[in-house]
Amino acid sequence: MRSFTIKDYCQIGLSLTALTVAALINAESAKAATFSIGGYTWDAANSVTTGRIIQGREQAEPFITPFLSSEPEVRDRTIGKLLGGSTFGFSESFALGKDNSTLSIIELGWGSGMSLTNEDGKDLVIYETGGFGEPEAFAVAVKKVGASDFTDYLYEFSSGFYQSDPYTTHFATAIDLSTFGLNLGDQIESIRIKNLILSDRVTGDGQGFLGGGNRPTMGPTYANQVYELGKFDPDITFVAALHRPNPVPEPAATLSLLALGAFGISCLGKRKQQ
Ligand SMILES: [Ca+2]
Ligand SMILES: [Ca+2]
Repeated sequence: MRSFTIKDYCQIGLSLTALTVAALINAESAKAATFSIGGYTWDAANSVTTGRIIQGREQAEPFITPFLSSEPEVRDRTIGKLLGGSTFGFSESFALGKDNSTLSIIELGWGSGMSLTNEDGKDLVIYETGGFGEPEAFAVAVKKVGASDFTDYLYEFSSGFYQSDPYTTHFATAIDLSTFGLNLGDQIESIRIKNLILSDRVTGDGQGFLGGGNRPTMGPTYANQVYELGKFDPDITFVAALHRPNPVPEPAATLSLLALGAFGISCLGKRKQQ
């Protein structure tokens, strides 16, 4: 058996470079389904993939909604689908709460070991479905990777909407993880969404963390009206990250491949010099 020469190692490095590049190209092609909905652009591959009901299973339920129903990459990841909905060929929303005072809580994520990093600006967008001009009230909490508990719940105004048909509006609420006190580069592993109830109050002027002294309002787009009775059962439809979720920690295997790839490229440089 002959021993490996520098040339052999270069060949291996170059082959692995090719493999690494192929893997990166594959990862890019998996990111092809991009949508601009209600003022936010995201890739369907970055939407949440897992969901479970934490509280209020009795009244919470999936139902059909027209949110991008013809797009399987979106349809199969709508929140109703993640929480048990099985109506073939349709997107499904998930109704939380019921009667202004009953609470439902759901938990969503990107699968075991996956996390979303707090980058500059907004990090994720949540779509809630209803009639034109009629958003409903919900709040969001996040769990930082390695933390033992979730943050406090935050209520924010919706900031855009998308009309699927004349009867169906999807309200977009975009969240910046920095609002929860996270630093840039911090990562979250899951989020929780719950309906507001009539007695909830917020820390800010119409929006903020729950537990304050002010009534939540619908925000300036809706003349800062408070939510009417019957608007405390939001219909959560889709949750997309605005950048790509990552494994945590970065798998050692990928790093080794990249290192070998770099070695292969340095061999290329050496060959050219010869
Ligand atoms: Ca609604
Ligand atoms: Ca951010």
